[in-house]
Amino acid sequence: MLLHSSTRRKGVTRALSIGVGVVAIALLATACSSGGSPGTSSSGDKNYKITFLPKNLGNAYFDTSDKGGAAAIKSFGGTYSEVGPATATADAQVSYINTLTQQGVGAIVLSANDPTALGSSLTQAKSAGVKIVTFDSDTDPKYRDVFVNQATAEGIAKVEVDSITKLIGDTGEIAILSAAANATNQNAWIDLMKKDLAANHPNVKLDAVVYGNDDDQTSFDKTAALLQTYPNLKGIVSPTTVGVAAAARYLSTSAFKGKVQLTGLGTPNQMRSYVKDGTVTGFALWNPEDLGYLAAFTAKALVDGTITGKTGDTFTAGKLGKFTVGDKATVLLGDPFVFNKDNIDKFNF
Ligand code: RAM
Repeated sequence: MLLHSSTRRKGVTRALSIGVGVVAIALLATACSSGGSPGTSSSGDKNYKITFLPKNLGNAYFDTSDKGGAAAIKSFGGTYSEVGPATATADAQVSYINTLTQQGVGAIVLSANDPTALGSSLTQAKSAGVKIVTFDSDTDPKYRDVFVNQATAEGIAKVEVDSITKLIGDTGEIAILSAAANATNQNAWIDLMKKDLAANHPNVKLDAVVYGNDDDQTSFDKTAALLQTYPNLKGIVSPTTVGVAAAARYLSTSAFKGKVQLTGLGTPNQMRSYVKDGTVTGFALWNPEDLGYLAAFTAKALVDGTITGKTGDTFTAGKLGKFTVGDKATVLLGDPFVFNKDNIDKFNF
């Protein structure tokens, strides 16, 4: 779907796909920490007022992705801002979209809490000339110009299923602790995980999918409830950075530590202590900072008219190199990466 043409990104993508090699770690660590800028350019008459609207504020994942967006926007002389709700709901995002449209921003970079509920506010924004980039969690494609995807849904689902089934010896009961019930990204991953489980893991039973709403306390409480409701539970998969950290915190001080396996999508900084104390063996993610950086450059390319969302459109995203718009107006960052005790200290996000 996406074709990277920069040598460095090719190296990162290829290395990540083979796992945890030293080269991969070095490259990813460099990409994570690089503050390098491709040089500034004047915005001229282009509307480079670009606002990030994450699912929620106070989520370390979006703090990191939006930091990448801010760096990118600074590098091309635009104006970065971030707004967002305290809770990860679509309703709360609508009012921000309406306000940003009234303010005449050039682009909104959005992680959507629902695939359709933002539709009418996004349609109004687009009619007013605002470019809409979804990143991390998409809307229905008709409501946005381009989606910047962190990794393919298939790749993310596979790494999750492979990890949990390996951890429980491919037999027994598992549950999923997700984010918000309508989150486009988690729901796409969970659908594919269910298919993979049904087709390839006949002895693994998915007891339940529960929703912590990307809220720490709710996720913590849902973890406790899962363990109580399903006494034979052998594993939990939490494909949300908020959920997996809250579940790990619960397990780490409970009698289930080391007995009930946990994996999911997490940030190294939030998961480090749980990997070190043996609560968690491994988890996956991509580089959120690069995701935000790429999303910001995608917004710029739309504002510039370099891309419109047509398949085959190409643009350059600063230090990340050249990207090509793929099917359904999607730009792909790369592959998920697995973190474990051997590599986690190389990362700081
Ligand atoms: C949470 C959010 C985000 C997701 C990550 C993995 O921070 O739900 O959308 O991509 O987890």
